[in-house]
Amino acid sequence: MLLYNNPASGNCYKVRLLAAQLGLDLELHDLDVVDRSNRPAVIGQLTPVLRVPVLVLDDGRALFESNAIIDYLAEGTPYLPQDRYERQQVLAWQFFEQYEIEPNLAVARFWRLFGIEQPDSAWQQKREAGRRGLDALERGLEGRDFLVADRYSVADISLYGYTHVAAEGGFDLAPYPAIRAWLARVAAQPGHIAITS
Ligand SMILES: N[C@@H](CCC(=O)N[C@@H](CS)C(=O)NCC(=O)O)C(=O)O
Repeated sequence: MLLYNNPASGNCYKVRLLAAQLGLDLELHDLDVVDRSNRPAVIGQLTPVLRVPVLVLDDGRALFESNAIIDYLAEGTPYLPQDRYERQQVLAWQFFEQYEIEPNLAVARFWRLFGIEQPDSAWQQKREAGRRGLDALERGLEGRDFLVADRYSVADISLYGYTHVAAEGGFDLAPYPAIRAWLARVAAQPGHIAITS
């Protein structure tokens, strides 16, 4: 399988992490996340939204949206619950991630890593919204080891992608003990790889 990837992207990392844990080989084709001028030529036929990750299956079909990609790969494995209620819980956390975590933690991190200047009001908005997302994640993790059904699943991978590099976006995880303990549990899972690997 071929993954259109960016090495710094938490969204792409979700796919690389699960693939490593499933023992799946990925060929990587890295795309720039700042100069996006070649996107229509390179992935325009594969995804209408022109963002990475895009995974191309061996039969040529393409998948886009990080959480939808990992759910597809996890089908029939212990990483995706079979139970209907538990699957709803997985999706609930993944939608939460895309609405409350990724747009704040990932965007603030992107601005910092790539030196993209923003007005103070934009930083302030990201900081406040990101903290609200982290507060919710902390509440969701209190008293449990993993997000869904007390076992490691794609829900954890989706939330781990950007939460574990929150500091790179300027977010301090010190006030979030349940999140910090959960990050350590996720990092200790068999086959875990770092975002930099
Ligand atoms: N919701 C998408 C977001 C994908 C996304 O924002 N990808 C970034 C890299 S992390 C990208 O391609 N940015 C380029 C752009 O926005 O044009 C997902 O989860 O896959």
